[in-house]
Parts: sequence; C-alpha cells; structure tokens
Amino acid sequence: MRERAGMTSTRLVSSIAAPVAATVGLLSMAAGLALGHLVGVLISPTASPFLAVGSSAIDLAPAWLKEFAVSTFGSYDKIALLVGMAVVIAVVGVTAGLISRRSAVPGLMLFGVLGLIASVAAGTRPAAGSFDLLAPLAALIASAGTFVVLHRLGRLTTAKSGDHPTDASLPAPVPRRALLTSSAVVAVGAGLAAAGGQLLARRGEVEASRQAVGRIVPTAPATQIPRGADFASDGSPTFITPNRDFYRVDVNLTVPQLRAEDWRLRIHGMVDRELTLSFRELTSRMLIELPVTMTCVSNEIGGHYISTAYVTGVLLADILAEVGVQRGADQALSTSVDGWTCGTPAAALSDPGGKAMLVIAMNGEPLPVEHGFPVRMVVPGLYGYVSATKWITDLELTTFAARQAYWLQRGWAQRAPIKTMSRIDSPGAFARVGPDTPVTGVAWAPTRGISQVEVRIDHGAWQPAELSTEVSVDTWRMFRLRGRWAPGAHVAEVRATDKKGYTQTADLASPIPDGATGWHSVQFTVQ
Ligand SMILES: Nc1nc2c(c(=O)[nH]1)N[C@H]1C(S)=C(S)[C@@H](COP(=O)(O)O)O[C@H]1N2
Ligand SMILES: [Mo]
Repeated sequence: MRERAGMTSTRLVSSIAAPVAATVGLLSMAAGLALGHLVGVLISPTASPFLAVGSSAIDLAPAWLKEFAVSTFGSYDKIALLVGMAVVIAVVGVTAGLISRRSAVPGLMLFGVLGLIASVAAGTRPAAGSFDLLAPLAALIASAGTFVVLHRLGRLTTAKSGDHPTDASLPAPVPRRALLTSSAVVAVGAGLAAAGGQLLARRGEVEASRQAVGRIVPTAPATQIPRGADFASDGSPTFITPNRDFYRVDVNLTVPQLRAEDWRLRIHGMVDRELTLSFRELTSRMLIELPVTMTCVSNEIGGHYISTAYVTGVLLADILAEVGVQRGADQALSTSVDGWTCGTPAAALSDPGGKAMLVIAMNGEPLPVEHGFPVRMVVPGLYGYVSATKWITDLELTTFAARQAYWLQRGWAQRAPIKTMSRIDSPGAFARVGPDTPVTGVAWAPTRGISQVEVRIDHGAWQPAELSTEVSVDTWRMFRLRGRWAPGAHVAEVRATDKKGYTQTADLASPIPDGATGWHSVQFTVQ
C-alpha cells in the first residue's frame, strides 16, 4: 500500500463514469472507421476497412449461413449484413470505452486488434494492392489518437476535486464543456469523412460513362416477342423482366464501379494468341441480341431468383476461335474487377454455334451497374455462379485441376447446368380466390426447352396445362390451367417436362451443391 501511494493516475484520478467511457469508445471507433473509409475509397474499392471486413465476412461465412441470409432477407441480405456490422461495431466501441474506465491501455489494445483484423481483411481481398494497407493504418491512427485525447479529457473532467493531487505536475480538472466540444468535433469530423468517402466512390462517374455509351444497336436484333408469350393477365410473370425487377445476386457489399473507357478484358492462358479487348473494340464487333432466362443455383423451389431479358453482346465462340484454345484447356476461368472468380466449362464457351456471350446491353440499355456494367458474361443454360461473371476483366483458359473458382472452393459443384423446374405464381400461397381462377406460372429448362407442364389439384390426376408461345429454348415458358374448383381449401402442384423427355420428380434436393429439385406446391382457398 505504501509503495502504491506514490504511483500516479490510477489512484490519483477516479475512473471515468461508464456513460462517458462508452461514448469515448464509440466516438473513437467512428473516427477510425470514417477516416479509414475515406482513405480506402481514395486508394481502391476494396481497401475501406469497413467494406473489407464485411466482404471477408461474406467470403468466410459458411454456405448454410449464406443460404440462410439469402432466403431470409432475400435481396436485402446485404442491408442485413451492414446493419449487423453496425451493431457489432457499436458494441465493440462501447466495450473499448467500458474496459478503459481507469486506464486507456485496454481500449488501445482492442483498437490495435481491430486494426490488425482490418489489415488482414484489406490485404487479403482478391484484388488487393500494396497501398491498401494504408486505409486500416489510417483507421488505427485515427481511432487510437481520438481515444487517447478523449480518454484523457474524460478522466480529467470526471475527476472529483477530492481525488485530485496536490501534485502540481498533474493538470487541473477541465470543465465538462471541453469534453463535449471535443466529442462534437470528432462526431462531425467522422460524419464528414464518411460522407466524403461515399461521394468519392466514383458512383457519378460510372453512371456518366454508362449514359455516354448510349443506345446500343445490335447488328442482329432479336425477333419481336410473339403474342401469347406469357399469361401475365392471369398472374404469370411478364415474359421480359424489366431491368429494375431483374433479380440480383452477388457477393458484393457495394457495387463495383468500372468505367467503360477504363475497361479491358485480357484473354490468356492456354491460348495460341493472347488478346486484350477494350470496350470500343468489343462494341465494334458483330453484336447479337438474344432473349435469355437467367437463374441462380440458390433459387429455392418456388423462388424468385429467375428473370428473363434481351441481352446484346459478342459471341464468345467467335472470340475464342480467334485466340485459339489449346487442347486440354477444359476450364474458362473468368474474374471480375473485384477478384471474384467463376469457372465455366471451356466447351460451353468455345462450341461453334454456342450462345455464350460477352454482354454489354440488357433490354436495350447499357448494362445496369449492378448487373455488371460495362461487360458481363452470360451463358444460356448454366447457373449464374458458373457462367455469369459481372464486371468481367479477365478470362483465362486453364484446367479444372489447376484452378478452383470462388464458389467451388466453398462446396458448390464444378458443373452446374440449370435443372428443369417450374413454379406456380397464381394463386399465391394461401390466397383466397374465386372458383374459376386459373393456375398459372412458369417453367424452365434453358437450352433444352419445355415440352409439357402438368398441374394436379389436391393430389388428383396430373392435368396438362396450356403452354405460352415458345420464344426460344433458352427462355422460360408460362403455363395456365383453367378449371372450376369447389369451395374450400386446395393444394396445387406443378411439374414440367423438358424436350429431352425428362420430367421433374418429387425428390427434394436443397440448392447446395448444384440446384434444388422437387415440385412447387401452393395452398389456396376458394371462397
Ligand atoms: N462479379 C460477380 N459476378 C457474379 C456474381 C458475383 O458474386 N460477382 N454472382 C453470380 C451469381 S451467383 C449469379 S446467380 C448471377 C446473377 O446475376 P444478376 O445479379 O445480374 O441477376 O451473377 C453471377 N455473377
Ligand atoms: Mo447464383
């Protein structure tokens, strides 16, 4: 006890009040995040500690958790993640304050650990450059610096006069106002830095680049959609999905921003002649327009991760014939600007007569940024994760033995042709409907085509449904079953048969590893 009397702070100054300590921790966290984000955005799209940690969390999350997030929150899965991160960050910030009521050391150690985590996350992003570490470093300096200053003010402010040393070497207590002013300065500064980071994220530039691309006129326009291509007036989807309603699935927390004038695609690896294309070179080629139905392997039975658009682009078969694919190259590994990778069977791209494309337009306009502007890949008949690379910048001919793409490393199948499937859209689940409401919906088996759709009511006999006019074997086809149903509760089930003669079975499979199977069913009540 005696020796301790001579020691400084812990005895001489009382601990900081809990609410003040919590606020000091929270503000320091905010300062670090905001400055890190600002510096990060200036360096590269993946350097921001906040986004780097969030993206790494997405990459590291087990497949079942991603499935859960996608099926629970749907297209709001990213918002859910951002909100979750904000809550965790706030809790950690408050904790940093609360464990440091006497000494700043525990809080500083916590910020050090966070800085380390952010550095590892930023440094290991697939597209990371060596300057990317400056962002977490800035974050660490900002949070630790703010913490030291505010903590000191906090201790001096809350110190009771009786605790204060007669020792003149220690500063006199400061008025509460000093702490409040400093806190306000930190809060405003963090807000400005974060907002500045968002402003500098180049969103405007890329939208301007997209506007400048203007209308894309295909060399070979698609034929007009025939009449009777859907039963939308009876509740099926419209044949073409408007761009704003087109489903979106990707691992990106924020949409990659790439200007058309900055875009390059390098085609290399097991090829005879390497080729690098600019946007201008690509668009000066023969542009084909085709209707294509795209869907995600994560689509559950009855799910809505399926849409159809007219896409315009250049046939990959032509480009690959030019570069000369070498024997033995069985995989085309495509990479997007953020480092996401996708492995497609090389034959699916190089087959003469195949419809795999480098796509630049969707429903007559330049690709929307969230759908891959300026260029993406589309391969009719394959699930998106093995074929539909958005913001594509690299195409390497290689082997499946040599390279494993993003989702393959996470337990999904190497080959993933789209399975024959069908979905009832109307009546909706548990709807109350009139007695002669038709059962309508959609069936798909891209590249094979749909030959028959059957519906059964209350587990009765399968009844062939009317099919919409076929637009292409690569697109979905609508069905409609008219009838008169008795009052009361009913269940409708659907199954499709493709033109290869395969009929969907009742066998249930979950989306992992290569797509769901089973019949979609809907319960409804006739009033
Ligand atoms: N760069 C990039 N491209 C990507 C993905 C991605 O995460 N990153 N996801 C793929 C998956 S899983 C699907 S289903 C389709 C979805 O395309 P859409 O969002 O345009 O509908 O994009 C594919 N292309
Ligand atoms: Mo997907």
